[in-house]
Amino acid sequence: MSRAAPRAILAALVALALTASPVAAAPVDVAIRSISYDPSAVNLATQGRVVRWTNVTMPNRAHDVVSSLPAYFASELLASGETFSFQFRSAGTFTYICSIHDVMLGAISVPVAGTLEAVGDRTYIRIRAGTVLFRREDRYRYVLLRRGPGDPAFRVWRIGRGNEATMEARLAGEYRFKVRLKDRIEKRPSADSPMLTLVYQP
Ligand SMILES: [Cu+2]
Repeated sequence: MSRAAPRAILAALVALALTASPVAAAPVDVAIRSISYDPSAVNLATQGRVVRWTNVTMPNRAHDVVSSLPAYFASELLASGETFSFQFRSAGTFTYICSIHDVMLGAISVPVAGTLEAVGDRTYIRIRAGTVLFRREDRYRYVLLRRGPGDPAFRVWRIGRGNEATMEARLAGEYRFKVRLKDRIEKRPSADSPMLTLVYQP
């Protein structure tokens, strides 16, 4: 069974990343300057991190933080010294603007989490699109995209409230995954998360 060892180690490493506690992590800070977000693009290391925006303009100039995905997050107008925080529980790339200054653009990227797990002779890929299961009345749905070995392009795998999905890996090679959120009311999606690549070598 020596062939199974690298697979088991990889699965263990990914499992470790999956279970890393997001609760204990400090907020990721974004400064609101005149007239930009700094940094304008943030790649969060895990799902569940909190981003905290602080208006640091001097002299005082009001700004806000408004999600491009409808109603996902939006601050009040922030004066200098004021902050706004949001916890990013779902994978995707979430762009936002300042509603007063349309040159102010930012983006927060949240990764897909995944593991390869050997169960007897089979290997399963378990993907986590977010830390929350959406309720029926919630306006967002997970859209999971995947591209397996030999697939010419990404295709939609699942659309729904469920934040986890499992498939069996049968072909050797790279399995790629991306997630976006879809607003089912205005029918608009977020941008795609960064791509997760898992390598299956039987
Ligand atoms: Cu502004």
